[in-house]
Amino acid sequence: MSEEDKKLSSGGLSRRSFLGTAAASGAGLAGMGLLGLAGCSENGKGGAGGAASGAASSSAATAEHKDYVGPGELDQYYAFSSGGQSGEIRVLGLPSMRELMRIPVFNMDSATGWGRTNESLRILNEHNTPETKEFLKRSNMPCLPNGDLHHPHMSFTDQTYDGRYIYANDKANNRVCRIRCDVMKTDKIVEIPNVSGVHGLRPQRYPKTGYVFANGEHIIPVGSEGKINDPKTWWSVYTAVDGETMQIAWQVMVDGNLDNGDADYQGKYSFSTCYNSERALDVQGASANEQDWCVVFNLKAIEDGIKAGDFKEINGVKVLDGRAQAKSAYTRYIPVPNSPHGCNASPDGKYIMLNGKLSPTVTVLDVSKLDDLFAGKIQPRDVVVAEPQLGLGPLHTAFDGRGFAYTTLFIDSQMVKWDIAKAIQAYKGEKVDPIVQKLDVHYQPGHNHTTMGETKEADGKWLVSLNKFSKDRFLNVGPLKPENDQLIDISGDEMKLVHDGPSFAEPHDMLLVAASKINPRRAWDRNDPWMWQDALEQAKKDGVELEKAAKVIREGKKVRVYMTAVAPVFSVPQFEVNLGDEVTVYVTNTETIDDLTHGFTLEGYGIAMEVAPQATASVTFTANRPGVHWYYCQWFCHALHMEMSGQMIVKS
Ligand code: RUQ
Ligand code: CUA
Repeated sequence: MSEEDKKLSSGGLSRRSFLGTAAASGAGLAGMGLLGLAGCSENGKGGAGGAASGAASSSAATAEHKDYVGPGELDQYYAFSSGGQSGEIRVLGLPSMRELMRIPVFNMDSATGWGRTNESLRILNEHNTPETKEFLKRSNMPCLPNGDLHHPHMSFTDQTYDGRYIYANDKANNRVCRIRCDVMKTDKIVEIPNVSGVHGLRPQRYPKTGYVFANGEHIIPVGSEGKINDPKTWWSVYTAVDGETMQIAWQVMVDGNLDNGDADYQGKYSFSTCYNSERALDVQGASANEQDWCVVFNLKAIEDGIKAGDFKEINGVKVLDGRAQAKSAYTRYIPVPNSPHGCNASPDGKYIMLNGKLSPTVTVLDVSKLDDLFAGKIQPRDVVVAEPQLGLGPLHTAFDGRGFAYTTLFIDSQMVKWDIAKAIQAYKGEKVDPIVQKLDVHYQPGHNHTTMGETKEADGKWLVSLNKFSKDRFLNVGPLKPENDQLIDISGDEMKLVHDGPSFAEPHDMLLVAASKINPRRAWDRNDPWMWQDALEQAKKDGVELEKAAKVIREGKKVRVYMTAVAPVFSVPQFEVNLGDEVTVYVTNTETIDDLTHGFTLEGYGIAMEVAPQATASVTFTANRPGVHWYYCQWFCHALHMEMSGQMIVKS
């Protein structure tokens, strides 16, 4: 161990006890309302709920290799994992945890040309706000090069996944994307105006999606009343996007910082945890209050408000006033301890779990009481039917469909399994302990997810714990370590850890969908040219048929090169342009064979694009580098793949 390593390993304390002690004693969360918990977390062991932790629950040795999927065998579930600050989505198979594919979304991608091809740039930029368009022009950038994708969720029909779309947020640039599951590509990206930090994202479950709810996390000046130098005039905003048209349906101005959200199973309400009820701009201030809120949104009241004209139009969006002080019909604020984070609806449709983060509790709301709350018949806290103490740092809760909930304990580095019915009894004063088991995870879990667990078809087979730290679980790869996605078998009475899965920056959330729900195509559909519609239009004007093309068209300083790709040849083996010409290359892959992807890489020009079977892809650039430039297929396709190439000659 080097000197630095020794320092980092914190004087002989294990990583587990170091993180627990540090967090509770002030290194991380001093002054954040957590000090009151220090007493129930000596050395970071033992949750506030009192169940034993540590040795009693470690189960790495009991792995039964239930996760083993042999060569050539298929997984039973798709896992769609957020790529966090890498801006992409990754597709894994479960239970093997094998990575199957990556879907570029808010990033630029060297392999596929996402962020470089005309098709991807149209999708990336089509629904930018005027401010972003102006910013990109001024900065001479083709698109925003990064994103922070936290929460992928699938579209629903009748309370379960329907396999059509996946939606996700970009916290870094306030965007919402949609991925088409038939081809596993992003087809829409919309930028949301009037917000800062689109974080929580959830689709409506019933009758279908419907709305996609997106939380604005940070307070900012909104509309003409928001003043740049007066934070008292800053607010956060909740957005509903129409999941079909991807237009913004409405927004509601709210108090505090919206964090995570969920929708009910009835199509009447949606929810968001809300921290920083203080509306402070710093850590100390934002965590001062013992209680913050769950904000409940009444969808019918909001739709009626819009019909009645009770909104302001700000940057082209109808914005309603749902702030606490406005006492509107649109929202209710339910006090919840303390800076709550995760927000999760139980698959029986009855409860909403709000994970306490700085409080050792999860607050359970009874959805059936919300009508009375909005009617003014009961008080906000009357909706709470349980608030079990589970341990330190509860962040997210998942479900098995058998009445148990599984909550991540960030500070305790544990997964706690608890009995929802018993938690409700205990809240009524009965002497029952809802905690069933605590399992050590490695380390610091954020999200967790069960198979089909956010649908009425929750099947209670697998649980994944998305851990933020992995120190000492894998070969050291230097100062930047992977995250650790751990697979836990929950099919029996006890949770069993069966797999450690290292992952790159940084899964926040994972969608676990039965394989039968999704049926992707084997090749693109030439009759559904949504991706290359612009190329098709241009080709029609040029009298070219994309599927048979081998043509160079010159129009002043514009050159359009149409070619097909069939292993191992491009139909245009060479073309000539003049220095300074604006060149567009269209490549159509006419292979009908499964898995025969080609590519087009143009040497020295920073250009590469993927062209999968039956797809057209195009790229536009200025030929401002004279000489002979080879282009080649970068997707290994044939014994003569190396020979699949041509030359662009740029005359000076
Ligand atoms: S958040 S670790 Cu971005 Cu979903 Cu909870
Ligand atoms: Cu075509 Cu390699």
